[in-house]
Amino acid sequence: MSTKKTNAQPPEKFTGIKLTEIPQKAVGTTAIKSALKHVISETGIGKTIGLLKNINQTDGFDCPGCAWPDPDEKRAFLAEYCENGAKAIAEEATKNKVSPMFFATHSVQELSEWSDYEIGKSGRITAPMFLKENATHYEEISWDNAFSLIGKELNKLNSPDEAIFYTSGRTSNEAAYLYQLFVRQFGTNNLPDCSNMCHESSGSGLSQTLGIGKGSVTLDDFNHADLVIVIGQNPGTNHPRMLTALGETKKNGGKIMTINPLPEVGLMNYVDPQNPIKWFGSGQKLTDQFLQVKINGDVALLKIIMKLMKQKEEEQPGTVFNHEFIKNQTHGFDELMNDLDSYSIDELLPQTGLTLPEIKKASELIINNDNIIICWAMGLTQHKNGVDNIREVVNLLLLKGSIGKKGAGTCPVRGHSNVQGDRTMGIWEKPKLPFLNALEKEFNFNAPKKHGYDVVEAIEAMHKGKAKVFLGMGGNFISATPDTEFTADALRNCDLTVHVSTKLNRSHLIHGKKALILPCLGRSEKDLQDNIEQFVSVENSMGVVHQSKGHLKPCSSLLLSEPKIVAGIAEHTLKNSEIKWSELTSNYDLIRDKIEATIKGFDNYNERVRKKGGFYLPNNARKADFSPTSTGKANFTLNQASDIELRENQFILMTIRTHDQYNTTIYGLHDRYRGIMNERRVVLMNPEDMKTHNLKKMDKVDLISHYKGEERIARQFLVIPYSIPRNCTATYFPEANVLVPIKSKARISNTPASKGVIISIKKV
Ligand SMILES: Nc1nc2c(c(=O)[nH]1)N[C@H]1C(S)=C(S)[C@@H](COP(=O)(O)OP(=O)(O)OC[C@H]3O[C@@H](n4cnc5c(=O)[nH]c(N)nc54)[C@H](O)[C@@H]3O)O[C@H]1N2
Ligand SMILES: Nc1nc2c(c(=O)[nH]1)N[C@H]1C(S)=C(S)[C@@H](COP(=O)(O)OP(=O)(O)OC[C@H]3O[C@@H](n4cnc5c(=O)[nH]c(N)nc54)[C@H](O)[C@@H]3O)O[C@H]1N2
Ligand SMILES: [Mo]
Repeated sequence: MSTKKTNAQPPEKFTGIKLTEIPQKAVGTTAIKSALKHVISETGIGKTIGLLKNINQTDGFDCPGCAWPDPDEKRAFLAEYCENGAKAIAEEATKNKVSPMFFATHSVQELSEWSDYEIGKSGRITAPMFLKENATHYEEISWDNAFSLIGKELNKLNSPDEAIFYTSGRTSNEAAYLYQLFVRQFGTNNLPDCSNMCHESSGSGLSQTLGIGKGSVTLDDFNHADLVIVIGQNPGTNHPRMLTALGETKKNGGKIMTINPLPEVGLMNYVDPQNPIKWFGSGQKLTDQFLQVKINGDVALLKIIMKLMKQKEEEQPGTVFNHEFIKNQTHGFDELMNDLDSYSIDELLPQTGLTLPEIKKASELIINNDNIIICWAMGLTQHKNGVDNIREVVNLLLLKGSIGKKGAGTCPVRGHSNVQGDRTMGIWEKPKLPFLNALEKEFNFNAPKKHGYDVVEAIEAMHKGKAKVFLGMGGNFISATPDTEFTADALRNCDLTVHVSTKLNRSHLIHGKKALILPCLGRSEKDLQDNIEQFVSVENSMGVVHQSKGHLKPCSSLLLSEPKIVAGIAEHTLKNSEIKWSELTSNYDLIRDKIEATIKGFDNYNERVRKKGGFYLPNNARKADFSPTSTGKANFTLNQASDIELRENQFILMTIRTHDQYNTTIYGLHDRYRGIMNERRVVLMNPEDMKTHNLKKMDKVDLISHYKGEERIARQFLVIPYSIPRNCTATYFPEANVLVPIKSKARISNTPASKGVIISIKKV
């Protein structure tokens, strides 16, 4: 039971809400204005154009905003960015600095009382900083002393498994590869990453069914799709450039179906960001059919759709299912058909919150179209049955034979710009043996085979005192993870917490007995090693590996690149490493040679990564080759619908992003596309539910989550009536993370169920 409140949570202060009309369209002139205003105010007018013109150009840097791919060929000046990409860049290129003087002026306690918005706005960290045991303020420390301290603490541990090495998804391929290599030479697979809280359910579900944990489509497939289904995703805010691809689908005669508890503006109507003439127009209708599903009603909905398909197939054999594909390429079809018979539509329907005619219309759209792409993000993965959600999506595609051909397939839309690449580089707590064997052979050491901790297990281990050193390569662990107060206790238990970061965040303030902040170069900054400009490489959501090269002068001469920081730690920690860490990190081509030698798909890495647009990694599902699965075929699976049972006065809560944040980095206080301005402490409710619970617009409430008799509380939220299904509510991450119980997570993938929290609402 955790009803306490410490500074691990953002302050419970209101900021002055204003409600506006919900805009009719996404992107367009308001978005451009908002982006420019943000970039100019953060970086100054001089830097703005230089910055924007280099985003996502083949010789520029990869936008740190999201992992949506860039066109392989044509890229327009100023076009391959979006409002939120521009904001992400502005955050990094900000002129504000967090210097040693800043830390001397503000104590850790004082900073922890600031809001996340204020913490983020304070700027870029300019020097390595150390918080001594029982000290009140961080003090500057030399790099050498910082590395020695880490080495000393790591070598003091009883076992390498007492250290945790977290990664967020911005880390480049080169840095990630070296990092996992160092961690494995140190002797552990404790490499949890943000993916554990993100698309882990996609990886688990896709590997089992299709033999690859990544999506199968390319950007070009959107030009050839008959139907694109966007389920559990809000691209207007989180992947705005995806709207262009959806626009292309429409232009070519395809249809869009949206399945979401909220009518997200970007999906309903949009303006092509790459066509300035249209910015002033009223926008284009994007979604052809919108299914306003209840939170976690997706498996029930997909089951009804498949039952209706089966019915039609029985009435008119050969008109619905792709029998040839099913026979030659799949396994488990009969079991799926029998399983579908065991459910009745009547029992499934209430979970969806939809009417049968609506679902019939959706099933017709699916029946009548053969090239189908399904896109999804956190609305599917962050549920107790997150893996079931993904596998049910695969079932639907397999019945239609809609995978491994043009205009069709799976599209899990990744979050962080290199989260997919980090996995490819071996950032994983459950590495496969062939990969470990390749490392052992290349670097002559014994790699640990025992699986390490994922995010949830890492928190539990630190909480129990089984892990004592935490190192974060990027990210903001305390704010991104579930069960904020539990996780805070876990971090406070550590002997040492270390963060490699660009900007100040709450994880620097909720710390172990000792703490270090190691400031690194950002994506947009020039990386000089031995006086030669280096570039790094990243992999986008569709498996294209390409280079990223910053052009700006680093915000401080004391910053090191992430590869250099890994090298420094490794040299001060490992006693018997045969690797020449300094040499490897003085010329990143040498790191890429090692990647080529140990990871499949990177032949001629240094040559191919220099080609405009980079290269595609191999993808078996794209070629309709499912041989890597356990049966050698694509697997149909039997999946569980939601088991959430609400008692009287209970609601399901999903914790989502506003239009003005990048995960835990709060750019601003507006959620423009939802008409909620200048306030984050809101809870969106169905107006009928408000009536029956005697709540009025702007009432102040506390949110209490319920899990197996335990209660957790987040105080001070304002009730906002919104178009959302009955018994469903929404609020923002990270304010509500305190409500997500550490034990409430997806089966198999262990992803925290941040979209399926059971709450009650108490008026205060
Ligand atoms: N500007 C910006 N861009 C970002 C990010 C950011 O914070 N800001 N974050 C990045 C990262 S790491 C990620 S993972 C992605 C996240 O991208 P999204 O997954 O789009 O982000 P969320 O805000 O979590 O939105 C989830 C969507 O799923 C819907 N949803 C919730 N529960 C359910 C459900 O049970 N069923 C269905 N069908 N829908 C549901 C919500 O209404 C919402 O529209 O974006 C990446 N890009
Ligand atoms: N309740 C709830 N919780 C969630 C989610 C949710 O939807 N609901 N979403 C989950 C998801 S999808 C994700 S991916 C995680 C995100 O979890 P994280 O990846 O841990 O969090 P971020 O907020 O993306 O990390 C931001 C910090 O990264 C640092 N940073 C930025 N750029 C760089 C860089 O180039 N190098 C380095 N070293 N550091 C850098 C900055 O210091 C910044 O403060 O949160 C998860 N948590
Ligand atoms: Mo994510």
